[in-house]
Amino acid sequence: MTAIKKNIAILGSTGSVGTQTLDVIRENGDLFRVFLLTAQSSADLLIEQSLEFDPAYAVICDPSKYNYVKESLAGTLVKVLSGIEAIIETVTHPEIHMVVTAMVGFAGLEPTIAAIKAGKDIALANKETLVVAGELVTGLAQKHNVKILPVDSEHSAIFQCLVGEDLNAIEKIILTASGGPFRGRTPGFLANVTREDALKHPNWVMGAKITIDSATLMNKGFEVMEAKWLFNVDADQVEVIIHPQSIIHSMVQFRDGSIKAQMGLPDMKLPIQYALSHPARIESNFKRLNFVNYPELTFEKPDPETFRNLALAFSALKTGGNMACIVNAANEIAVAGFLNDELGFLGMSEVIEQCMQQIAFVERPVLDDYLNTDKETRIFAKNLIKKMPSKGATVLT
Ligand code: MN3
Repeated sequence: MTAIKKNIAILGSTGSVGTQTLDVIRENGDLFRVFLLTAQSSADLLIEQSLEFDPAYAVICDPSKYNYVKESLAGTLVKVLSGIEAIIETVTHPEIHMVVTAMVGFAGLEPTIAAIKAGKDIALANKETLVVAGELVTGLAQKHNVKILPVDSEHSAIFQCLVGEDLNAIEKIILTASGGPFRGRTPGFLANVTREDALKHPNWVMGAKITIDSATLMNKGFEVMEAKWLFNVDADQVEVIIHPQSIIHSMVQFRDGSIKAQMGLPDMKLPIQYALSHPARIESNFKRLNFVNYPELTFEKPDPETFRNLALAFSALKTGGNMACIVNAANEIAVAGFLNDELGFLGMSEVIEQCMQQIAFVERPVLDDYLNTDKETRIFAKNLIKKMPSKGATVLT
């Protein structure tokens, strides 16, 4: 190990991945130093984290919380800033080695692009960045010779399976999915599920947005897109398979027919730690998998007719252009609407499909097109939701 600590910036430090990243850093203080922490609006947790980890900068996005955070950290050396512009600027600081992008949703795109342009390696937890603008982001990473290390457990698994392999030798990627809380259910059942039902994920503890995305399988659709961009494969080279035990985190099948899998108990800290320490593996005290406790590992086909978001994601990926950006924006608004009881579970797919049909298609988008598409789709989706019944919405009038 080198004597120089890796300086880490964590965008979205108060969320699920952010706090687990800090857990990993706390255990490996000899290797990593926290340089920048950012939060959307969780001021108290950001203050607590800043007092513990003593970063050079703490950015609170919500300007109404700025004075409170600043006053609370007045006796420290932490520089407190506010707003998305401050994040975009501080993320390029010359002392930062790696940026963990753990912000939720589309908001992660601009800071990630800024970090890549400044030559920072990216530990990518914000999958929306690749979903929305995969071509742009991976192109920039190549140009600036920046590594994108996946934090998403499936993509970390694939990445680990590919160590020492040639990307050209990939026949297909087998992306595993837990199936979420509604595995095996019918559309009739889904029409009446509540927010509380959808927030109960069987295997992973995550933020609210990604938990709903897991229940609708939108998350898996996004992960197919993420895999396409990270590993340079076509949509039809990615197979989604339901594996309820979440022990195999994903697999790669090579052109000789051999399949490699990466396994372990579901714990996000492992992929986070691997992204931070890559190419080294460092010791951990994470719980070990004992196969005897899992005598049955089972596999099923997903049902894209019940979980329409998965089919919509594949369709968007085949269409290309700004279509995935439309899906992402529509989904963010739909999920927020569902969490606010403004529409039913099936209504989320309805909103996404309507947006895919109605929002202007751009075949070769640049950054401004993505920003415009995102904005336009959100407005359209919000208006759509106002016209929808709050429960069991399947038909729009
Ligand atoms: Mn995942």
